[in-house]
Amino acid sequence: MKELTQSSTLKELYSTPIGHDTIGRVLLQLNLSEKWITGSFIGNLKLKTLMKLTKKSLGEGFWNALLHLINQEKDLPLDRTPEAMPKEPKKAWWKEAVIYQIYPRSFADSNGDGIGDLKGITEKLDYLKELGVNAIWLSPVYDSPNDDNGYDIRDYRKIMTEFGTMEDFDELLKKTHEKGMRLIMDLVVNHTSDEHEWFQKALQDPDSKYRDYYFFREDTGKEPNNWVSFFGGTAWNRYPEQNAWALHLFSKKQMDLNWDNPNVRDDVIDMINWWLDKGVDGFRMDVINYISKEAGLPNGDEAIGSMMMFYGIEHYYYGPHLHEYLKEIQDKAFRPHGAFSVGETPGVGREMAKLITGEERGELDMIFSFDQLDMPGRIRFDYYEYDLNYYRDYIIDWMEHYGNNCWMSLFYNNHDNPRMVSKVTKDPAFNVPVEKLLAVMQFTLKGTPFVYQGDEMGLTNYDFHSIEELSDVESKNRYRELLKMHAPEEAFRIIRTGTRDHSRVLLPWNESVKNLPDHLIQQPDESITELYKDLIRLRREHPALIYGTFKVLSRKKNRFVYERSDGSENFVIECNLSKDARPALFRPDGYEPVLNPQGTGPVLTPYEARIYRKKTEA
Ligand code: TEU
Ligand code: CA
Repeated sequence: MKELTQSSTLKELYSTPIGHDTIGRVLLQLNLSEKWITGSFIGNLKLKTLMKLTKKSLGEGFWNALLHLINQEKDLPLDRTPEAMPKEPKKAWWKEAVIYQIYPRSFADSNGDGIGDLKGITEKLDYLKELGVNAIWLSPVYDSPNDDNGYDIRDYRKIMTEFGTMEDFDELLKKTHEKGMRLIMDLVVNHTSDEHEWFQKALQDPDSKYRDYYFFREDTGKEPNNWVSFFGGTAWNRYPEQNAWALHLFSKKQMDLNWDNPNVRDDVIDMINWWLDKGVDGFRMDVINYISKEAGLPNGDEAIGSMMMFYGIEHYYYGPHLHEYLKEIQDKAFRPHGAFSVGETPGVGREMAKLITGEERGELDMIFSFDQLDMPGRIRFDYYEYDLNYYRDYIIDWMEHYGNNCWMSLFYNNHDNPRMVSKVTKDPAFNVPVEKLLAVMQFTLKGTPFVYQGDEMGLTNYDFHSIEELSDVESKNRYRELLKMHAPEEAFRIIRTGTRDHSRVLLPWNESVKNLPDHLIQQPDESITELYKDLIRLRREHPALIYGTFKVLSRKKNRFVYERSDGSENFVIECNLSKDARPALFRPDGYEPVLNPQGTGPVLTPYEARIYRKKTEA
């Protein structure tokens, strides 16, 4: 790829993967359409002109950082035009699977101490089997001081005491396999706990080989750079006895590993192989796109920092050795074991994702991208009504451009987010229809559905009453920061909107849930669970819903009508994305309704979703 310079045009920048996704992100933030670049004179402006024009708003730093990132990525994704793509996606178990995420602490409590555990999960395997899921992704179960609920690992080869023992784990793995399901572990290797042996040794002895496992910098009176932590404040912790700082992109107890040190990579890869040898089937890889940091850890650009809310992010969200390190893990651990991989990659957009998940690249099978979780210009702590028209456009964009040698993950919820249903509607009367609509789309769009525990029970956000009811480190730190500018009620109101605790309350089927205040106990809705079972079965029995082509039939405002077809079968899904009843657009002549309890009359009820299948000639 030719080197871009300040004489390159905005269009040229936008035609590169990094340019596309980064500029796309800015457009999103500003709520502007892509046509602003592709369809107007602005696209033909040279970078140097743009730099002058945006001096006040973005500043030169932004464009220089972008140029640097673009020029660093020498690869281009394959030509993804339909003609250039394989006609059909390759088959794989994980494309056919429905994966269920378990957050162990709040899933199932087997001994009444109010904390979910491994035995609890084993006891629920039949439930999961009956639901129809094919694989479980376990959020971290490793030994941890729980500063960030297990995402701060003290010992990668030990089970967290509250969750049980290694024997309990082995039993869970064995039973999961016996029931024909797979087990995927969480791999948290961007950072370790500060209580991990490596960090402890590094602290105790500055000459130890472990010192260079982390980012230690000498104390010269202030933080080594301006990077901030995702959980608030500076990304540096000071160790006064040492006269040194160490880097943590997350909490003060989650120390970033230095992946440029080959010993770190060897040790991590050994650990991965240890689990794979045990028989686990793959990994969900925590913030895996953050592992490679720009050499010298330069200051973050202020304009980017203010826009993205995090100073320094351009120096590690798509770092210089990311692809190299991912390939190394694939070559030395995943491929030899036939292991599955899905990367958690905040900030990675469609084009960058192709360079990470393209089959020809040998990096990861799939990624989670997060831009569908909030509307343009919004963040998770904003109280607003999420418009499903945005989700439709987002998903169409990916489906039409990702290509047959990449594969999407489909999800609305996880342990880091409030429930999607509560973003879409603030009127409890619409909770059930919205949940059903989301489920229909999740199991009939093209990709692998990830169900988050409780989705299938119709769980919504909780009505938290006070900050004491929250336990998440992010919520607590953020609350403390908000108090500097807001009254306590207002600060709590903001936290309540976005807190990760919405998805971390103990599931209502537990006996020990009784110890929670009443407003933190929800009733599972069986009609939702039944629908999940039906949809999962439908998807499993009809390959057209898995590998079939995806075609948009209507994307008028508040409408989403699409077709899935594999030559032998043909499905049409019609969705009403709004809270008003609307006349049906699709004329189902020659089609029969599938799983449509609301009937197939001429009018769609609020948020109704219908599935039709083409009748086969008898
Ligand atoms: O999350 C990474 C991440 O960037 C976010 O989803 C994050 O939790 C949130 O945006 C904070 O602002 C992963 C894990 O899923 C999360 O639970 C961990 O806390 C985090 O990494 C650190 O390991
Ligand atoms: Ca327990």
